[in-house]
Amino acid sequence: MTAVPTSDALAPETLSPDALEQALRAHAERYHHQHPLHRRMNDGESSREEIRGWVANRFHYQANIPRKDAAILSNCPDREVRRRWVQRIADHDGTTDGGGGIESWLRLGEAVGLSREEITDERHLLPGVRFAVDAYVTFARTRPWVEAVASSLTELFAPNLMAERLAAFERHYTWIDPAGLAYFRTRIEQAPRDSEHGLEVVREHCVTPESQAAAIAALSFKCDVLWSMLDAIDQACGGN
Ligand code: AHQ
Repeated sequence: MTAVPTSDALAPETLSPDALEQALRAHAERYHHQHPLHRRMNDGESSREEIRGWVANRFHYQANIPRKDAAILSNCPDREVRRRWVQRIADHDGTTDGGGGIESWLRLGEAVGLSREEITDERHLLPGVRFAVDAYVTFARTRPWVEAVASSLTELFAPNLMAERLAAFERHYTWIDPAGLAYFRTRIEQAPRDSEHGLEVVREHCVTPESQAAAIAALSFKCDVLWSMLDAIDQACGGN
């Protein structure tokens, strides 16, 4: 007589916080450090044109991060979470003229030979990058705030990539003024702080099978956002 599965047998299990974190960290395999464009860049094989195209297009992502974070703040009812999350906006927008990550990214642009004007007027922005970034901002505006927090956890994997990138730029791309790399140096410090907070939030709030599955899906979505940005830049600038 075969046992008839009870509804419990069919009900998905709730993962422990550690098992949930393990499932989230497994997305390292799909992180964009594996993308051919980043592999080529970190191996010192990117052309000047490709690096300029990457910097100009990544500006759209950087400039939209504060809007994405403001969307999370506007949806988040938890004062303690907001008090920590709001730092991300100052990190990118700065707190005075000439400060912040977006300003540093503009200086990176100048260091690779782009004018501030051609970066900010987005004349080089590719459709695939625009759509991926805008999908990320829309996700943060329209999905439950904890899912948007989970989507930011690609930053769990960012510090290693940033350190590798920084070393590659300093070693292989000596035509770029090292002062222009300040963004990556700062980010190597900020990313672990941010991902630690994001992970804390997801471990604390995702305590049902549904919310845990949604958090994992949110991180998978964000891996696709980052990957498709590079696909567009690789297709337009790769091998130039
Ligand atoms: O420079 C990056 C940055 O400010 C952020 C914010 C964070 C988020 O909220 O999604 N993600 C992120 C990332 C930045 N740089 C990327 C890179 O490869 O330089 C990595 C990216 C991320 O891992 O999501």
